[in-house]
Amino acid sequence: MEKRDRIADPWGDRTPYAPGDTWPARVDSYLADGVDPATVHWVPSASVLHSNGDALDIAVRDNHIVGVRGRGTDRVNRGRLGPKDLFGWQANSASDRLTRPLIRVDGELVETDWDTAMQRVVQHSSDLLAEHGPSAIGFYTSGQLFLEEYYTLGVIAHGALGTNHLDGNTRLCTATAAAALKESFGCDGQPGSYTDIDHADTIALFGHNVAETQSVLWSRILDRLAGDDPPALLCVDPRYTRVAEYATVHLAPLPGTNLALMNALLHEIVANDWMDREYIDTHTVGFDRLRAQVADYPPEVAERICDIPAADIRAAARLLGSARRLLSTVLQGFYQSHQATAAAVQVNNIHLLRGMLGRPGCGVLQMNGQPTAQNTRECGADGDIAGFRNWANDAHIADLARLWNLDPGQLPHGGPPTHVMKMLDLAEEGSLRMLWVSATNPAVSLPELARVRDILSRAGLFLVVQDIFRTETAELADIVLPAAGWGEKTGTFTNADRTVHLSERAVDPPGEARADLDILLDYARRMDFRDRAGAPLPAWHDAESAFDAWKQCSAGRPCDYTGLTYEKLRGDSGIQWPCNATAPDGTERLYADGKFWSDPDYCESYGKDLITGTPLEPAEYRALNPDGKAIIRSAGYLPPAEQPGDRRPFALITGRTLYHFHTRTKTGRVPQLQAAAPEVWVEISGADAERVGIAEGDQLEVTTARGALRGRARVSGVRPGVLFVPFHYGYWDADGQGHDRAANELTITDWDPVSKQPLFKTAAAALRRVDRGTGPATAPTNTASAPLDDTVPRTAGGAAAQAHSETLSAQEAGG
Ligand SMILES: Nc1nc2c(c(=O)[nH]1)N[C@H]1C(S)=C(S)[C@@H](COP(=O)(O)OP(=O)(O)OC[C@H]3O[C@@H](n4cnc5c(=O)[nH]c(N)nc54)[C@H](O)[C@@H]3O)O[C@H]1N2
Ligand SMILES: Nc1nc2c(c(=O)[nH]1)N[C@H]1C(S)=C(S)[C@@H](COP(=O)(O)OP(=O)(O)OC[C@H]3O[C@@H](n4cnc5c(=O)[nH]c(N)nc54)[C@H](O)[C@@H]3O)O[C@H]1N2
Ligand SMILES: [Mo]
Repeated sequence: MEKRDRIADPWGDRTPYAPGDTWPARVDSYLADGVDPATVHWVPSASVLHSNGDALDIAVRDNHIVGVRGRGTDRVNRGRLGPKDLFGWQANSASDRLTRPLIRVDGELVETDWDTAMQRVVQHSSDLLAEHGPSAIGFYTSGQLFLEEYYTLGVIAHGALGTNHLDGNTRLCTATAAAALKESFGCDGQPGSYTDIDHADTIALFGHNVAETQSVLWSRILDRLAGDDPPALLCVDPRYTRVAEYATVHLAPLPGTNLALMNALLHEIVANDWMDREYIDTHTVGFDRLRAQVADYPPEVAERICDIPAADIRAAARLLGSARRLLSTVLQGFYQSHQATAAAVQVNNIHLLRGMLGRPGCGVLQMNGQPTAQNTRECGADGDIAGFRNWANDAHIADLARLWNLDPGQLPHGGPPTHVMKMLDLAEEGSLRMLWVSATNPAVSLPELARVRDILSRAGLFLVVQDIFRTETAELADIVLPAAGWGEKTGTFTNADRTVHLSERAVDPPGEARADLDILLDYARRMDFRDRAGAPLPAWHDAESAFDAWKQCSAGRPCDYTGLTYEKLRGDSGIQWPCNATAPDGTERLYADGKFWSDPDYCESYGKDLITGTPLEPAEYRALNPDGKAIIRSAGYLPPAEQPGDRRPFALITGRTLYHFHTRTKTGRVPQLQAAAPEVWVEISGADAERVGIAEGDQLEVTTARGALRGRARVSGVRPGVLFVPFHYGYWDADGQGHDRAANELTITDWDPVSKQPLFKTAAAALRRVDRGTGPATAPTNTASAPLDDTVPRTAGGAAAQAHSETLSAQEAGG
């Protein structure tokens, strides 16, 4: 067993492998100081602080979580864990967990009992239903609960109550992933598999800092890079990430110009005939329009728009065009940027033009971010309809009504489910009068926070917040419900490559905290929701019975779970959906047979205009794609609405660092992780720093049309003209002090017309030095925020961050 400081060395030791080989197993583990492994028992789960879905087991002693260990036999991580997996579980036992419901009395939140709190919620719901109907009530949930919880919430909102106002924070996260998949393939569902990394000869990462955001997936790529016959790497990111450092070609476009770049890459692929004509003819519609569209984008045009040399664009296109096994991944650098869906769809188009789908090494991963974002989408808790059904298809709605035994008229489907930015508008206007927020912290994570705070604290909005901590959002609530967290409740979750894991309750929740599922079911019982036959709706009573109900809902749909059971998921590894009688062991890759879920009668969506977002009419779709092929959709570049200019000369982007998760409610309470990145910072390029006279560690003020924040300068490898601010730092801090430093004070109320995902990565900002620094910024040094000044002390975790690693033989790992 090796020991490593996994803060200093987040990816651990290399276990190189060659194309087509099985990724060697390496089991990482971390136990609290002084815990003897012989005294613990292990409870199966998976990682909850990103979408990779690393299988891990929870070490339990005396009803306390005391550590974690990766599972060597699992297909996703082969035992590896990242720093957030290794250390993040400690947040469960933070001393300031919510343990009792809170209720607002005379302006203050005070403790109360469950009966009083729930009675208040039920009274309010009933009054609103009677006076204003279901559209007065909205729900805003998460990508971090369990499948069973989302399905229950979906049935309550869309079915029992009949409101169309149900969305998830997946709107901020993977709405564009879902939209891009629907546009190209007629339906959500990740075509590729993580095992494509084992086979690919070229890996292209589009706006995806995988090294920090799926660190185990990056370990897999690093192991390929260290082995025989390594793949070529393309990185498209304005920052000098670790991915950029290893890239064969790194393109650093100006933020907001992705579509121009993609069109130029496609221009080259078409012009050089790096295409599979037979695949295009047999399996797709729309190629001629794309060819005409990209004809306007020779690399010189993109050079002017994106500010990257045409020669580099040509080099990147050649990598893509000469690949024989191409794996592409896409994430927030596209999804949260200008023309998000239009740009993400062009990545699908590269694969369609090249006929590279459904074969080992040939995959697209329109990535997810959160651990259960896939489930939010499948279960229809986010602006989708359960089972990837089509809200605009009456037969699909009738099918759901049959399943739930409700009158079809009860299910809202006069238009697409309301997205959260729209719900904010409705609350601002006053027609949305109750909002129930679960497992998300919008007072830090939504754009333009001054506006968000204003809306959430309006007297006319009854705000229910269900969380495990007293967050910035909870502070604005009328009722706060204390939830059980990961490790304290049972449920399933599905990662970005469709792998389903079971997470079992390992310990009791603190105090009176209750599983989200139990809270929702309690609400349904108190509201006395019933189906047409008078039976309770939902009819289930615990996680496993909810899972069984979901299986029926998924039957015959793309996300088919009918072949899965809790018992089966207790095996060595997670299993990929669809899993049913024809694919009892799950399905590694979709579309291997060139058949898509895009038949007009079956598809999840008829698609939208990529520029305006206007939904296509059913008849338009049927005319475009009568035989259910893949759809090649194209669009021209438009400049972003907000661009750098004289007053605000910088392009501002926001995002993540390796050591923190989102609004830090968990990672901010974990000593190893908090110490690695304790404070907000502002990244600026060496050239800009010199030009405007800023040095490492200077105190800066960044201002946009929305607001301002202060943070220390980190002079880094980010491209000139761009500032980067991590979005993790809200008002709350472990030091008990309040701070004005959230990136979303700066971001704009604007969204992609197709996916409605907010633009967290396109804004114009001004910069001013407030003070000379007295030392370097405390930003991490071994990530994209690496300083240009190499005298800055290196990020390290010391004795507290020593974790174990053990390399297993193929036999031990069942490989
Ligand atoms: N450590 C850590 N890991 C996480 C999370 C976390 O909070 N912390 N969160 C999880 C979640 S929910 C998500 S959604 C994922 C997100 O994972 P990522 O998408 O990898 O993370 P981000 O930092 O948001 O953005 C990725 C990159 O986009 C680049 N970018 C910004 N603007 C543009 C642009 O206009 N064009 C291009 N091409 N690139 C641009 C940024 O420079 C940044 O490096 O991470 C997941 N994993
Ligand atoms: N500027 C900027 N803003 C962004 C982004 C960006 O890149 N830049 N990224 C966006 C993206 S991709 C995302 S995913 C969002 C994330 O934004 P949020 O969803 O707001 O982030 P989290 O901090 O993960 O919030 C989850 C909340 O759920 C609570 N929680 C955890 N487990 C449970 C549970 O089991 N039950 C309950 N009831 N509560 C629980 C946590 O304490 C926390 O308060 O932020 C978005 N906002
Ligand atoms: Mo996300």
